Amino acid sequence: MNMSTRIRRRHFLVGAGGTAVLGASGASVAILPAIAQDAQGGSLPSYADWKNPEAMVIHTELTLETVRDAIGTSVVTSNDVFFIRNNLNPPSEEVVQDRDAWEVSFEGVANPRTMTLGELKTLGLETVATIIQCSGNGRGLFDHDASGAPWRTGAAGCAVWSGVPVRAVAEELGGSVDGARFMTSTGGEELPEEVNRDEIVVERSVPLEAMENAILAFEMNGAPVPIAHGGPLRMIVPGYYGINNVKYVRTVAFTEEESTADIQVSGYRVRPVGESGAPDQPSMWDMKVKSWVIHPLMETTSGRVLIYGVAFGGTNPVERVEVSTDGGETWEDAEFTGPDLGRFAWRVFVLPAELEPGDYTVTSRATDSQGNVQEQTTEPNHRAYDYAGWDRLAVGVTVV
Ligand SMILES: Nc1nc2c(c(=O)[nH]1)N[C@H]1C(S)=C(S)[C@@H](COP(=O)(O)O)O[C@H]1N2
Ligand SMILES: [Mo]
Repeated sequence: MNMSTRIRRRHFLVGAGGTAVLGASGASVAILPAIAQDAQGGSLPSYADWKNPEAMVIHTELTLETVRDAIGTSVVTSNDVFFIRNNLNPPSEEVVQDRDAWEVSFEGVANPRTMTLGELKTLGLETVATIIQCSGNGRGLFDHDASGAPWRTGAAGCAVWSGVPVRAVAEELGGSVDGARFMTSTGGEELPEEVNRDEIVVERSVPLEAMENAILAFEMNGAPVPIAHGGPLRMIVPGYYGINNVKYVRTVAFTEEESTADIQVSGYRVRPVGESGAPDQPSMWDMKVKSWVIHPLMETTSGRVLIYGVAFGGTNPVERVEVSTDGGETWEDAEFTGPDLGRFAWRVFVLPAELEPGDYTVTSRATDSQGNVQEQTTEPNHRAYDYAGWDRLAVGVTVV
């Protein structure tokens, strides 16, 4: 692939949208034909040619989705199936030739300066398991046409990241300036000269409190962060939507105001369909409580069936998951399985069920530690962000 800076706006629609059927509760439940979402979208782009092609739906060269059940059941999503979302072409391989030479500028601190990754590594080390989930994950489940990839469940993955705590860096540099209310991170992609910077730069501000848990990550699941996922260095803001986890981070600034980048001002804002994005609308910061089933999908054999999936609460621990096999009419508590990697990670849940031959609508509903319950449906919003409704996250399963 030609790595010169260039923006791709091709969006291949892969697989048909969900078919609406009436669940037992009378709720409109969408059946997801999981097979239709197989990786038939094209060949892997060169910067991601090490991905497992069987596990990826290639929407475009810059948007690769994980097939619903390819996230597996061992909590951590392996790098070779982890989804990719890039707004711009990633930097060239050269940036990972000498990772420790990568430079980051710190602004909005008492003693602003640029540090190399090698220097940063002397300041502290922290590991956090967190989910990266694109704001548009589930876009393909809405009825309205919104621009962007029609992701279903696969624009999300859970990884263990290690790196340098941002608070340790801020401390080293004399602390953030008085009046700072946001932490603003800028991506290191090369920008085309003819375009206004604000229109294209990946720059995101998050509330300053998010700094407490944020790390500058150089490792992902035990390997140096691949370029596809933001290497050599990526900002990780645990519990926050994907866009806030800025890859190839070049600048970290503690600012009084939010960034003036379009991505901050008007992008990633939740508003009614037809409305333009504006700074007074909610920004895609911390994530909503959400869960979905990854097994069974499509068809299974009658008798004892293990129903399982993943659940998370954004910045809150997930506390409970219920499973329904009748489209939300009745629910049963599932159990968590596997290690608890902390409140920012997802948990795998499982419920053994005895299923007779027939058609079932299988779905799950999570509750977080604050009592927030996963919503039944998600109201349409202009950019079709974060479908979290258990109605259309349901799967239609034929038991034979
Ligand atoms: N520098 C930079 N950071 C970025 C992006 C980008 O295009 N450039 N995309 C963001 C978006 S929209 C998402 S959903 C996540 C995707 O992370 P992943 O590709 O590692 O899964 O990265 C975010 N960080
Ligand atoms: Mo995203």
